[in-house]
Amino acid sequence: MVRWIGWLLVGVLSWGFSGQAQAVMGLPEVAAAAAWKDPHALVAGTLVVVGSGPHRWGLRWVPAGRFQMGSPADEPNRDKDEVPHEVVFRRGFFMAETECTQAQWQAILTNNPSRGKAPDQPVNQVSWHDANDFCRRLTQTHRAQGLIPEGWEWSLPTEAQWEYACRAGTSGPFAGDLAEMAWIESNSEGKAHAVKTRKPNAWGLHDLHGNAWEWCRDWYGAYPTNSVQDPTGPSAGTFRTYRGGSRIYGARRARSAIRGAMTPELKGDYLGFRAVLLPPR
Ligand SMILES: [Ca+2]
Repeated sequence: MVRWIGWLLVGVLSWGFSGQAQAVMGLPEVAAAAAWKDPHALVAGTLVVVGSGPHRWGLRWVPAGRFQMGSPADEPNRDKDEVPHEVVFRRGFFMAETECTQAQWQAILTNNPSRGKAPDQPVNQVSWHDANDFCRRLTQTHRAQGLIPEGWEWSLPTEAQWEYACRAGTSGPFAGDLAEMAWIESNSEGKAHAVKTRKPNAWGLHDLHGNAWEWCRDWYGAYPTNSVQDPTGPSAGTFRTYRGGSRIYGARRARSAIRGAMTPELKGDYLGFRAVLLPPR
């Protein structure tokens, strides 16, 4: 499970890329105030925008529901730890439509730890602890600015939340045409790319496959084999999880079900995160 540590320690610089954001057709947008009042009435993929400029966060609603987590035994190139099991979400949540960008990070914490400075690219060189601290600070800042109500909270997604949102109703290895959706080894030229420059999934979420790997909240551990509700992973462990592949690896490691795990202190040029905004319980 530590087989991917090596690449994280290798530096790759990227300069000068600028892409065009691709619009998401057919998904509604609602005002934040309306969304906070009755989020669970929103349809999947509804866009809510919080803040503006470097403080802008585009969020997509991920509704309550159920899905098959992990991969079926006949999925090509699967790993054994992707044990299929049903996951039930009793409550929906918002997920940021992009990886956390360097601009979003810098707007909250003022520094930018990334290798390869570019405001519209994923922040990198952040440990699991750094990513959690960022989410905590983002919650404090947005509450103080009146951008989110009391009780709402930014967080790293659980592995289950991440995979459910990534799949957006799909059950195959990828949530669509990978070549159109992802910056991976075959098309990235080894460079980091601006977020939101590949096609999104059915719920309007970009770059879950590829570009930067994304920290998740859970400790790494074996999946259950039975149906579970709102899973949060093991109660303790050694490694934290991360998901989605990156620009320097191929399609196999960008699959919806593939799992990564490493010590929470490690940082890498290809590893960032994506935040979720959780409604009050
Ligand atoms: Ca990603």
